[in-house]
Amino acid sequence: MKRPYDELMSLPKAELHLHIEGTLEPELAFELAARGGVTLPYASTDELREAYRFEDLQSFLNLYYELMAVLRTERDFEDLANAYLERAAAQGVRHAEIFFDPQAHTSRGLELGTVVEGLWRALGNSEANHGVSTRLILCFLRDESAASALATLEAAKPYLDRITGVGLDSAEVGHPPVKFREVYEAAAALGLRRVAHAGEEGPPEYIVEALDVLGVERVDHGLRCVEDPALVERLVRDRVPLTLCPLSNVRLRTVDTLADHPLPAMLDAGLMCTVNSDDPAYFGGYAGDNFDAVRETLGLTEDRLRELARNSFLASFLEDDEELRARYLAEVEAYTFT
Ligand code: ES4
Ligand code: ZN
Repeated sequence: MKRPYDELMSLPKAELHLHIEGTLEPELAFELAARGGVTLPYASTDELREAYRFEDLQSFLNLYYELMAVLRTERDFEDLANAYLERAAAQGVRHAEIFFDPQAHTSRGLELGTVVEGLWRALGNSEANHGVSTRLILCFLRDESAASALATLEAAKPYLDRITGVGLDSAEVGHPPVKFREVYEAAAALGLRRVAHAGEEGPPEYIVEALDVLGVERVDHGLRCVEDPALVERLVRDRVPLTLCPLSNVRLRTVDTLADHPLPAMLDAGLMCTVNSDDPAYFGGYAGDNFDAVRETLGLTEDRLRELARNSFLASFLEDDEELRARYLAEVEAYTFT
């Protein structure tokens, strides 16, 4: 008999909320630093892990941006993505829609092409090498200006065959979705899919705005929708997928403890929830680990776990390959919990 943990690792799932820069494990950070001649202000991987004791989104982001200094070449981005894809595959991820933060790299003097082509070296071969299909989502940093987001979209035009959609991330409060109306309109005109972080630390109004002003098709996090019954009703009616990240919410203190996470109530309310890992190197687990944590602590039934896996593929941007989506969905239905 499989142990419950192993069982969830083989449940087929899609990862829809994953920042590739957030998959940088301390060991790889030191390896890349040594290779690139970058000095990190930490003496060892243990000391770096110690620094992973953030208290909120901003203190996490400070470390997240600091460590990006080790990413400098196409090969660095390729190695980062391959390390992630290997881990994801081992946790039952069959399809991954991967965020990246161009401005966090171009502001350090890197070319956007270095980032996209480096990631693509891994993503373009991922089905063959890891058995994981992929999509790439370009995120704008919401604490940067709207003009910077527009310039980023402009710079991305040569790479649009590699990019499926746009997203919005980084420090949420004080940077409402409406700030990015123009760049989302431009992205839509280019045929890009649209998502945005909303309702992680920000209020439910930001979720409404992301839907109404930015036209997003999925809401990343969306946790705070539970504070607004009319919004919940709308999200249920329109089957808007929410990409929840339970272990992230605990580490960033969006919820007090995992036992307090509203996921079970959200599923009971009929919301289209998915479970994802956000920044797994920092938050204590990859996709399967998040599934395992919610099963263990929130007592989700097998039906609910299967629903979460099904939702992940239904909410995927696989409209250009419905055959593949159907194959994944059939795998979910055929999966037997032992
Ligand atoms: C992020 Cl957890 C989270 N929230 C907002 N922006 C982010 N970028 C990377 N991780
Ligand atoms: Zn995120």
